[in-house]
Amino acid sequence: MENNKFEKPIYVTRPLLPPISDVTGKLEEIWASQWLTNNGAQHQSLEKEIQSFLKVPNTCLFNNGTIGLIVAIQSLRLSGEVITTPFTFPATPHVLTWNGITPIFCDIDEQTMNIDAGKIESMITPRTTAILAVHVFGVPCDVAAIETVARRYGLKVIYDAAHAFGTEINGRGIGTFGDISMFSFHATKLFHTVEGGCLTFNDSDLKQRIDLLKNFGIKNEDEVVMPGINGKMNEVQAGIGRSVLTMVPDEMKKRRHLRDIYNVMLGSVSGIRLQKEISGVKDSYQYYVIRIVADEFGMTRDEVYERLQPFNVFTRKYFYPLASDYTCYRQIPSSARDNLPVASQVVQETLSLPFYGGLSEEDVRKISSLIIGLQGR
Ligand code: T4K
Repeated sequence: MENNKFEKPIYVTRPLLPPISDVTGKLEEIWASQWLTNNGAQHQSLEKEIQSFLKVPNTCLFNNGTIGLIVAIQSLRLSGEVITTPFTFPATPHVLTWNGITPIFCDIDEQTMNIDAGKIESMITPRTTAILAVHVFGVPCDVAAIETVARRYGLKVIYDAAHAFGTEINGRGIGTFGDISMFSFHATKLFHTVEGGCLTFNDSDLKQRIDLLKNFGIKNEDEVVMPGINGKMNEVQAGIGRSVLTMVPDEMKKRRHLRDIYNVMLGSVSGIRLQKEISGVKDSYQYYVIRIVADEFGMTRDEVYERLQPFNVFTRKYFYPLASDYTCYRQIPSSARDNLPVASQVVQETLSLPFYGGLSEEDVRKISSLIIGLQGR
């Protein structure tokens, strides 16, 4: 096994990089225009291109996904408490806190690892104004059940779709569910603009308000109509994004192939659970996540994570720790472990394996063999 060390570190992902000539071409266009930010030509084109790729009626680009979420919450005028998942990246609960809202943590579904829609109702109080659900690892939430409970109680629904670029349910873009969805365009995402993100929504009336909120609330040279923030994506980000977007379909194909290899290699290993494919769902191919059941595998997830590092394989324990365990959220009553039994178990078991088109078939076979070789050691 010791001879299997990779020459160079293998990370959980690598950014999709267009040929440098493509990027310099975009830079030349931007230089010639002398227009670097504030809704320039690249921004306008990318907004339309994203709209069409995601099959959504309205899109608004941002300098990063987190600011996008902060603005989404402002645009819907949310307050009080918002029900969310503890199994996510820190940005999800933090955007609530930045809006003066208390995150209320609801347990997750064992299969999808998304918020358990069946448990949301029991978390609703008179202060609840919305549900902030995450399509974690690009797997869609139970959008129908969430819509039902939201309608019954008059709650807004925001989806953190940071991982779900390209996810579809029966041909429908994931960004068309709920009131607003946020996609992250961070460098580590399938599609990226170095840093960046976007909001998508069905209600066209929201477009003007969101555009104002991301530009300081400036309506025109004479009027500032609300306390907005600076959430604008600049022309260099948008130009690079336009080049990256043309590569996404091919990258998805490569990832699909690599995922199939992982599935074949790891699918029947005792103690390793794969993510189940859901019928009618088109994947975003953002992450490849396995669960390691320590009792069956003979080793904990943490041990696997550590034992792979000497072989230059750097997996990630996304999304450990649970948000409900952060020191800033521990005191919230819903953070108690007995309220979150499934999340508390799942967070000990998930491991994101290296997954990006730049890996070869041989790399994926080698990583899989290394994991299998650890069993029982
Ligand atoms: N909601 C959810 C559910 C999210 O997952 C995220 C972001 C957000 C909201 C917020 O969206 P943004 O505001 O970020 O748009 C990374 C990303 O920074 C973060 O965007 C992402 N989620 C999260 C899941 O992953 P880290 O702390 O894991 O990043 P880092 O720097 O450790 O990178 C991971 C690996 O990627 C590295 O080991 C090597 C590789 N890498 C990374 C970078 C930045 C490269 O090869 N090149 C690079 O340039 O958070």
